[in-house]
Amino acid sequence: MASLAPKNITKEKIVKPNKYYVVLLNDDYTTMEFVVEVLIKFFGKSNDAAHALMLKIHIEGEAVCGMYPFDVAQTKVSQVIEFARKNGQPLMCIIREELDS
Ligand code: TYC
Repeated sequence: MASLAPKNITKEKIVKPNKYYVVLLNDDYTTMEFVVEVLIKFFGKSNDAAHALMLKIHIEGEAVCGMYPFDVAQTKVSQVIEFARKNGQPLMCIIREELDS
């Protein structure tokens, strides 16, 4: 029996690059100076951008600091948390999956 499937149709699979947000959370104890240092050291922000982003987190409770493939995002989170604990700061950093687009 002849197949009903259309012939000569190239199957194209659109693979979305998986991107994950790295989000810093506000708390009452981590110093503002330390958060600015983290944003410069791990997220490549300028001093001014880091200061503005730190204030956004302080006021709004959280902010996206970068967007990366999953393994890079995981490494950033581990590095930030390890650096914070070594410096006696309770700063928290999480991964969030990109849901839009
Ligand atoms: N809320 C902190 C304070 O007043 C500052 C802070 C900002 C802490 C951003 C965490 O991700 C953070 N010292």
